[in-house]
Amino acid sequence: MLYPILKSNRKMMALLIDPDKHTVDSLVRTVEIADRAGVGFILYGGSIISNHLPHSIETIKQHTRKPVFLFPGSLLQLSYHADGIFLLSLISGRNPELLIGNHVQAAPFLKKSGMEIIPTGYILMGQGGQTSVEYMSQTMPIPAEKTDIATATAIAGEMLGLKAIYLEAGSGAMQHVAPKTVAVIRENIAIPLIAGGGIRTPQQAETLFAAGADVIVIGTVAEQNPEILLELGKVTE
Ligand code: 1GP
Repeated sequence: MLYPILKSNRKMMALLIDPDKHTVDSLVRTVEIADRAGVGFILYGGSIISNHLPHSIETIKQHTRKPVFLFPGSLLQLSYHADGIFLLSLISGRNPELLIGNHVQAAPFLKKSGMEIIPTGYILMGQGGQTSVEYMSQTMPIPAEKTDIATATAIAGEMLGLKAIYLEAGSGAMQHVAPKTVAVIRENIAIPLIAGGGIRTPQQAETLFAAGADVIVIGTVAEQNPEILLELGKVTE
């Protein structure tokens, strides 16, 4: 089970794998490096997956014993092969399909799969410039400087029974989420806090951990240079 580890106050790095960005060779290499770097778990998903590498989750699992969790951009990305799923509710948005509609469609499949389910409040923070998730979800992010709105949203998510909060700047964001926002949310909720989007350096990771993030998610920078995971991994040692 991943959730008890998330709750244990251990600082963790997670690797996001978007299979569209990989060949089989680069996937294997990245996963092997992530394993050596000590990632806590692997997230699997993307805004659109067109080049669903055949058996890519199985391939990942052949090269690491770290848990692989779905981080689905859409219902098309569900798979029995994962260990679990971050079942995301896009609580910064007001698109009913992403608050409950897709969940209703996915629920029977997920129940039958027996996989671990971590209900997660997904909060999209604006960082200037439109991100894929913003366009694809047809929702507006919370403006970067509106820490009060982001905090109220995270508190509401916890009150509704969600088990984690994912603070998202958007994949490839120029600027990661503001440490101040992470810090204020951390003071106000007890559930695990995950931060992702635009994190590229060990210094940035350290800043977000110091602000109170339990998990930082690394995607784009590891597609460009998987070795960076070894540097980033030192922050959690
Ligand atoms: C995206 O938060 C993740 O959902 C990772 O973002 O690709 O910018 O690392 P990056």
